[in-house]
Amino acid sequence: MADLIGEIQALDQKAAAAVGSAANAEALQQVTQDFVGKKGALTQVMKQLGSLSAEERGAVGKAANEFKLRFEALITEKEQQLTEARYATLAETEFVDMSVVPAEFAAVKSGAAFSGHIHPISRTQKQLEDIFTSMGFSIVDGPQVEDDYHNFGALNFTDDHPARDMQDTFYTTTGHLLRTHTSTVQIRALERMKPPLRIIAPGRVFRYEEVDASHEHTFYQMEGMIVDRKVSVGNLLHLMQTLLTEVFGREVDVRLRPGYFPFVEPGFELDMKCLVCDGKGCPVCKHSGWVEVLPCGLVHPNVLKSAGLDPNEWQGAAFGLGLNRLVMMQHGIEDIRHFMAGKLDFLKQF
Ligand code: FA5
Repeated sequence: MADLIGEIQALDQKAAAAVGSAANAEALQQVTQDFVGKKGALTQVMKQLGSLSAEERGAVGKAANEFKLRFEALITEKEQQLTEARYATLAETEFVDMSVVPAEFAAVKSGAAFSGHIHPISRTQKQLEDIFTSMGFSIVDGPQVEDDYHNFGALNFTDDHPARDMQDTFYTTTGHLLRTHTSTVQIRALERMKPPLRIIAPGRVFRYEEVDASHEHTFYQMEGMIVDRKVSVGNLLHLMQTLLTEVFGREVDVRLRPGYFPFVEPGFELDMKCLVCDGKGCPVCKHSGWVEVLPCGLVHPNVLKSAGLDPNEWQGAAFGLGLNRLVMMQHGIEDIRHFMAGKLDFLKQF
């Protein structure tokens, strides 16, 4: 019996050496197998218990359990050391250099290296943000998953208003919807900001739409709104003209028509002469020579009232720019579906 207890105690030293030299988690697992696994050293010792009396077996069993406890403590301590060492070197071993151009992308375009770049819609969005912030506008944001109140109700679309049909959308099972326009942010801005205010709100919008060369189900708009004590149609049109002249770097041909939106009065459609076909007619302008890009108007008194503002004191002007279509005019893009197709051949042109 004394021999067996001695053998168990001798395992301590061997175990300490083996655990100490384990360089990683796999090696440590192997050491565990070697000492306390089914075929491990401790099991080999315990196989000899048969020849002992019950009392002796108890004493050897106790020694074996004590060894196991000491062994587990050794393993836990080593695991901790290995984890700490791994974290200490992680920054070097798992460093990823995001600026490295993979070999398969190098040498595109007559040998010049090709790497990712900003999407044409984002680029025009930034350009517009610069123009508007230089005129004192703040950039604000709102959720893409909205409620009926912010998308329709507060914008003067009554429950059964036919104008709702022009902006059908996707609904969630909780009664929320994917916003159909960025006009939702007019309401959110009025809820948290005090007039006078000037805001723009660029963002993604969604519609249950028959997709064609100028209609997408997911596209981008940029809302703009001014609320002040005196705002006129003249101010609004001047703003629209400044916007387009700055974006195109020259005056562009536009036409103004009356337009109906429940949240403005009066409302306008501001169309641009189609720059894809130079007004001759193509699928983008539906062969009319004109493209709807910039509906706008004076904020309806009901919208101001529902935001707790007195329409006799405050007036507003707002617009809802169709960003995809503006970018199409900028670059002569003949189909709106290119933007989200993920085609490198298209994107590389910008
Ligand atoms: C609106 O969405 C209004 N919220 C705009 C507005 C804001 C009016 C403030 C007055 C005051 P409309 O549904 O016309 O309006 O869309 C605005 C612009 O988004 C259009 O002129 C067009 O350029 C673009 N647009 C509309 N539907 C699509 C579509 N399916 N795909 C791509 N662009 C679209």
